Amino acid sequence: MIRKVQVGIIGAGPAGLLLAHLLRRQGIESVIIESRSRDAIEGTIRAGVLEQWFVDLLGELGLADRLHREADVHDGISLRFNRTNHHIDVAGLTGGQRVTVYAQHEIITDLVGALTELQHEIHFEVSEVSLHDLESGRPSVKFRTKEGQDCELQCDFIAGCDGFHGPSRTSIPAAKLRCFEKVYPFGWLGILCNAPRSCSEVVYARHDHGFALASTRTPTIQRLYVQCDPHDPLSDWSDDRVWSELHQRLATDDGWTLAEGPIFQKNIVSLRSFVCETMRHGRLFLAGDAAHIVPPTGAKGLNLAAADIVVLARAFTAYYRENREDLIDGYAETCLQRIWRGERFSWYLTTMMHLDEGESDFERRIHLADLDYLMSSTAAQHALAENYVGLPLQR
Ligand code: RFL
Ligand code: PHB
Repeated sequence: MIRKVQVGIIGAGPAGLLLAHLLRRQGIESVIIESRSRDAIEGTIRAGVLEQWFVDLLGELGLADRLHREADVHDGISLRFNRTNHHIDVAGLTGGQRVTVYAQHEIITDLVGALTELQHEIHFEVSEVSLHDLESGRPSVKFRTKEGQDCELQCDFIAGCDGFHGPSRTSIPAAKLRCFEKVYPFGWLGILCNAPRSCSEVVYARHDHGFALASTRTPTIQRLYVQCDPHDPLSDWSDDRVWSELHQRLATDDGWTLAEGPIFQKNIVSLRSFVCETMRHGRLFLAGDAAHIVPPTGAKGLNLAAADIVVLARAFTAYYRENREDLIDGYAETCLQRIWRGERFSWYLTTMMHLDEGESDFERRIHLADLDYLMSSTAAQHALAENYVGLPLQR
């Protein structure tokens, strides 16, 4: 089957789904193809923290009703080290911007639900995805449907929103790719557990055993992480060991306690920073994790993905409405400025808060000096808060 469409979107992650919504609002037609099932994308546990502008955008699109009912909204974050909790008053430092904690899979559920209601064309569980004629005026995506039918989407443009491991970036000739990467020698072991909240805001802790993070999902479900070796088998991390490390790394001398509860999900992720500056190849545009990865410490990945999409949707709109190509031509440059700022912030917070066995004593002292400066300087806290809630995005 051959189908003509203005924009072919590969990937129903936050980037692809948001793009479909923004294009619909402008009357631009799109089709999404996704390799996983709807249940799988709605059940994958990932990010939690949303920047203020993104929450506002979802509200404007009429997609934030459940978010406003269920999300946790915090005025600040906590940094812990030397058994002391330091509150960073994010709202106070940024003129009232807040930290919204709402799980990524809930956003996916909301965005997919709304598209389904609008009878938007989404093909789940596709396979054999390949991209063709990217440098021509009629690029196409071939794929096989769940039912085994071979299809071809003939597009004006292809949006590669298929994450770090998807086929879009690898369809660009290697000689044209300009990529930058740093792989960290540590990972995060994340758990979800049934327990009451122990913290009223997200807590980032630096400890001699390594980093720990306490976040929340609902009043009865908590999300916690400990730094681990990314190659550790999960079986090395019994529930007892996870709790023991969390207690030690998050401990303070002010009487605070960590509530425990049954762990119902456990996984290990590795940490990397990655930027593919080649975000456009002919009529293929990369967005989100397909083009860049940050370690989760700064909570920037999903937000950077959404920011790319705002720029891309604006560029496609200018093309269809005003026959302008300047925004399309400027897509990568516009996005990369924000991306590199997000990369810098995520790297800074990651290296400052984690224990890196391979680091020199000098570097370790520098990170401690960074933390000390942050605790004692309103200017430094201001910079952290401004980055955390998200740098201004022209919409
Ligand atoms: P996604 O979410 O990876 O979606 C890509 C989609 O493409 C599909 N796909 C294909 N579809 C069709 N054909 C193919 N051949 C395909 N190959 C792949 C995939 O199945 C998938 O559905 O990319 P997107 O949309 O760019 O979104 C990026 C975000 O998911 C990611 O940056 C965040 O999760 C990162 N992140 C965080 N970001 C934040 O902004 N705030 C946070 O608090 C935050 N915490 C986190 C995080 C990531 C984490 N992990 C898993 C490293 C916490 C963690 C633990
Ligand atoms: C989360 O709630 O999963 C979370 C919070 C803050 C981060 C990363 C993840 O920096």
